Amino acid sequence: MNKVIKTGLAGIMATTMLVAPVAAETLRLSHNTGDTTTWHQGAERFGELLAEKTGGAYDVRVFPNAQLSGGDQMRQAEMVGRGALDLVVTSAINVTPLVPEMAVFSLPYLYDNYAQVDATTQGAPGELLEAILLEKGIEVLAWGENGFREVTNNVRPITSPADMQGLNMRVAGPMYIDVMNALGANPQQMQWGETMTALQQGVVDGQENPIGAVIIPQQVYEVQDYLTTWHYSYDPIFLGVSKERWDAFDADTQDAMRTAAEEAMAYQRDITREGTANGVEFLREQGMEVYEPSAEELQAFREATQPAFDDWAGRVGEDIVSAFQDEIAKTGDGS
Ligand code: X2X
Repeated sequence: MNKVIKTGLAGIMATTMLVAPVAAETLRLSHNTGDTTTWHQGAERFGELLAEKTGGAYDVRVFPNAQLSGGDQMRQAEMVGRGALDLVVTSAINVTPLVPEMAVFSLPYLYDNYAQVDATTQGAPGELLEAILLEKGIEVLAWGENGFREVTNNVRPITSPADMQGLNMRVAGPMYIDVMNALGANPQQMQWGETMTALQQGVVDGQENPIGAVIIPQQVYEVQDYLTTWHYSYDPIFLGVSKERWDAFDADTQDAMRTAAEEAMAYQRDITREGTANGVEFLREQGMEVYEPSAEELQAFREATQPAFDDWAGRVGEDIVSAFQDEIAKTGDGS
């Protein structure tokens, strides 16, 4: 057989192997927001990219609304850790019951801007948390964004800490209970999946979440009148895989998976920031009264939440908090 024919045959065989109906392996990905959010879009994009990069060897099925953990958004991380779920997109605050150090990202007023956020989540400080998560059986593939969390309610515009007094606030996790108490509000921890109904029925007066990732796609503006852009706490998300699963993949699959995750989360950050940038105007069009505090007004919120910062910085540990603060100081004010 001459070389040309041989090469041609090899080509045909390779093509046949690629299109042969080998069943794709299904990987289950859990997250706890609705299917309209940027979390969901990022997860879907990951599935598309992974299929593309592995010739269709993997089929990622995305399950929103914490369906796979019985509606419990905190339990997802622990399930991935013990191999009961393959993949997760979850936010730092949801992982704090399992890994208290994850609260570092969300310490009140730690960050002023996205440049500071990116220097830590995409840099060495983020790797400190990756190492701790790995000990819990979770391999972090890439960091994405929930965002700066803004406060909404149905009682009054929030312009100063005193306005928080006595408001019944739904919160996602333990650190925010302490922050809300420091502000004189009545916090109540609740699943995100139950929050819209609770707001609608007046079980709680308000909640706090990022504009681009959650408030707009989940139509929180339909059930809330007032929003204040107080930027009090940043919340990253990450795409993680069960370590047990990860260790069983060959090196090429691991490469494809990490690259797909990095690209998908970069896309997810982009669309989240875009949605946030246009968000205030959109929310006003929907009838929300939006208050944008001045630098001095933000300082008052920063001071009022300082006790919660100090308490949680202690729980996170000085080494980790300093690593974040040093990186942030190096990055500067972003101007
Ligand atoms: O529950 C929330 O508020 C949410 C959607 O932001 C998280 O999952 C932390």
